[in-house]
Amino acid sequence: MRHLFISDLHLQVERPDITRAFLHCLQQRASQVDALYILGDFFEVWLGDDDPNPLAREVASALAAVAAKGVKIYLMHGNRDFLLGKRFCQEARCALLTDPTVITLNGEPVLLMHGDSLCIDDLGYMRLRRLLRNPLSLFILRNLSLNTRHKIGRKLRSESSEQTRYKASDITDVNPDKVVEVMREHKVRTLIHGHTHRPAVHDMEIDGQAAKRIVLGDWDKNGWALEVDEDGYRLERFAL
Ligand code: LP5
Repeated sequence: MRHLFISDLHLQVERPDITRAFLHCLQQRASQVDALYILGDFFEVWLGDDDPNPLAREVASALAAVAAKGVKIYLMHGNRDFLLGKRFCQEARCALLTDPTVITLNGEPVLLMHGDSLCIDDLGYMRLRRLLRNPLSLFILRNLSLNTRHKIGRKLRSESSEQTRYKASDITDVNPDKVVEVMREHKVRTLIHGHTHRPAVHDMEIDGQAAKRIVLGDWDKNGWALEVDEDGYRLERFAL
């Protein structure tokens, strides 16, 4: 079985190079694997499935074409696209994964997350996340007009960009104790996540056993993908 993992593409009309690279990756690589996992922040900002954004239509039909070849496609929410819903998933023929999800790779349980919920030292973000992701807020947000959602989205982006400039690097990274806690809780020795834009393979030890945390990279100057097959895990960087 071959599996491909990507995250943090931040697809947006302002970056046609990233969209082109993604469509190329779908045709050349994703079509060759059994399953494609997209672990959040697939889109730069997702205001709702009712947004008549032509980029979303183009991407959904490209995903659906790959799914039609028999590739299973799984999508997880990120902090930018947590309003992605059933309508998009039906159009793109993909399944929405909850965060966190445990899957089996080469006979071993592996934990998949977006990664933002591991950044517990970022207290400002944790407050914002609790506010935006509780079921009542989600209900209200989904029922606002598209225009109001645009305005709130813009405000959130500008506040966030302003505030992250002054946050220390370790504040915006995962908390190591939280990582161990979730890996113990889910009884896994491998965790794959994105969000932090710090691609790496971290070797760890949990309760005397070897473990690893694989961080997917964001697509900006380069693209990143993790391929997993019977030969193991390969985190790869490629030119856009
Ligand atoms: O995204 P990134 O990686 O740059 O930064 C994140 C954290 N920021 C966010 C916010 C997103 O960037 C913007 C949300 C996109 C819009 C989603 C669409 C839905 C909109 C609603 C439609 C109705 O996730 C950032 C982290 C960083 O990761 C690293 O982990 O630090 O968190 C922050 O910067 C949060 C600030 O600390 C607090 C911001 C308070 C904003 C208050 C705005 C008030 C408006 C409230 C309206 C409901």
